[in-house]
Amino acid sequence: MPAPLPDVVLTAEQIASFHEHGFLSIPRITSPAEVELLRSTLTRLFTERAGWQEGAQFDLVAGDDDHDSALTQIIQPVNYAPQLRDTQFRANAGAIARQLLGAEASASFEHSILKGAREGAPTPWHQDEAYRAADAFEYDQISIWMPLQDASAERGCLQYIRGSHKRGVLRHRRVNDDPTVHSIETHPDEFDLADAVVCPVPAGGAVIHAGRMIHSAGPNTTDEPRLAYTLAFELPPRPSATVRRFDWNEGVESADIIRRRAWLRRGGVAKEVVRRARYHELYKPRRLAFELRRLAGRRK
Ligand SMILES: O=C(O)CCC(=O)C(=O)O
Repeated sequence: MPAPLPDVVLTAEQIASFHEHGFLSIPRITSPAEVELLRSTLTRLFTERAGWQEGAQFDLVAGDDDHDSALTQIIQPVNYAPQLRDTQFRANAGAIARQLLGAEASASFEHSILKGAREGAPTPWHQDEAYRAADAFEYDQISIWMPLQDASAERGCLQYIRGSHKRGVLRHRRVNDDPTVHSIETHPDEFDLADAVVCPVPAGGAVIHAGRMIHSAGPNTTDEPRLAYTLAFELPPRPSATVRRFDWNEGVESADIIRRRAWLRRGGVAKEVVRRARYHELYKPRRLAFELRRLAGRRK
């Protein structure tokens, strides 16, 4: 089957609003039928613990020994379910990214987060860009977050700190200052909770946010799980005058990193290279040049 064509186009007002406010909510990015397909596919991946051994599935706010897992994430779920590859969601998200960032925008990353019914933990406040490795580049990036059930405040929809996308990358720390936890959080002195805007979205709608927008999601206190799927995009990185070091990303020994390291050593490296080449379209010379530039600029 050929890949679907985009069928959502942002208006000039929506584009201006995104740049002014750092986020934008849209009522539809895919069809109800595709929402069903994505919900059942991702639910299966969580149930089967797809990617667990590879360190690609883990709890965001707890270690492996904590059995009250309440905020589970799968990194790059498309690696475990080919039916996630050619979707209407992906076609529309790519078109929106090109409208907001420019023609050179390309896919950088994707993930899915499950907040279990009645027990889904809050997602800590953070800026997506603060997860990046140390290097000498500036990034323009966006994330497109789609819930697969109606996302209300009670079910853990996203919340944003007004105006934060216009600030730099702010001070973060590991949750509870614990280097064995995956998630980071913006230091509470860096923002005021009174500036929070809650963004409910229907299933199959989306919120789009900039890489420096401080955001979080509340707990899920409802009887239904809250499943969300995010596709992230970026422009080729722009060299910056200084090496950016995010010390909260150094010396991290979270359960997923330990499992991933072991998997790479057991021969996962070859698989990872093939997956990355496909995902980042490294067979295209401009894309390859972009990744080589980034690798050359990375600092240990
Ligand atoms: O789904 C969530 O709870 C958080 C998602 C998020 O932070 C993101 O996609 O950038």
